[in-house]
Amino acid sequence: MMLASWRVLARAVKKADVVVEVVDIRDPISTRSKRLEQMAEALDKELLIVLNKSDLVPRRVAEKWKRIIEGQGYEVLYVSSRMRLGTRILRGAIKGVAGQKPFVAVVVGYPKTGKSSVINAIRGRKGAQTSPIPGSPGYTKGLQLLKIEPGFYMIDTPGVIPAEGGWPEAVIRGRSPEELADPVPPAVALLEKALRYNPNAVLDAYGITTRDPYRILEEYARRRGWFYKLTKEPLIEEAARAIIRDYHKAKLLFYVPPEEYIKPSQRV
Ligand SMILES: Nc1nc2c(ncn2[C@@H]2O[C@H](COP(=O)(O)OP(=O)(O)O)[C@@H](O)[C@H]2O)c(=O)[nH]1
Ligand SMILES: [Mg+2]
Repeated sequence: MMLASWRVLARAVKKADVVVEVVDIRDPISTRSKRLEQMAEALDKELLIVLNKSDLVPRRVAEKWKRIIEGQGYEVLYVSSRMRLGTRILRGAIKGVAGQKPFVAVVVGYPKTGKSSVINAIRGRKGAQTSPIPGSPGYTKGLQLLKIEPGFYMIDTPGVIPAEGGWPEAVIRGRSPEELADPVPPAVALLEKALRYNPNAVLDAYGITTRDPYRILEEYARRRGWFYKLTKEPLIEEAARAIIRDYHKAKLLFYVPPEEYIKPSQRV
């Protein structure tokens, strides 16, 4: 992953006409970047907020988040890049906001919100590789200019935003689970959050009935046959990594209800 830096991001935003912020609709509170939105505003760029992964929440929830964020004065769409829902409308909306060709839309957002998937969905060709325009001047290796159609260009920004967004989101999005020195505390926080918003999350994902996060990790490790060689204790670090991966893959399923936005004092 590229070194996260606001400087690299600012460079990309400056070059662009439209800023597309991709947010994970399972948790817009933690996966929206105020700092990014302020940057777009300060540089006088058109901003579109895209709530992605809408296949993972009920339609009513998607609509409600859209209305809440629109109520703050933003242009908002929800899509599922995986199911290719709303992506044609998004493509049109970007063109509409840009006004005239040629233009560049930069796709920004926290890691794993689906930025690359959204670009692929907009390009419309299933499984097509996003191929950079060779030799596009001024673009670093991490920021490639991609051609969507004549006069319509996009820039992906892999890993350039330093993850913020509160605990445990900042940690589980900031690094891959393999790189986490101690994956247990964020996995425990993630399990608590999952169970709070979906009491059946762990049962549905793994068939595990206990609701104690440490015991969930132990049980998970036991079932996979992951043990410390010496002590024969369950290897909960490995289970913790797997559970964080399962959240990104949406095997461990929950979403933060829009009502949370109205009572921010109770946020996790
Ligand atoms: N369920 C679901 N998963 C998605 C969607 N879009 C992306 N993902 C998954 O989210 C993960 C991160 O996607 P990616 O495009 O690599 O995110 P990026 O880091 O922001 O570029 C991957 O496992 C994707 O398969 C979506 O619309 N629905
Ligand atoms: Mg990506």
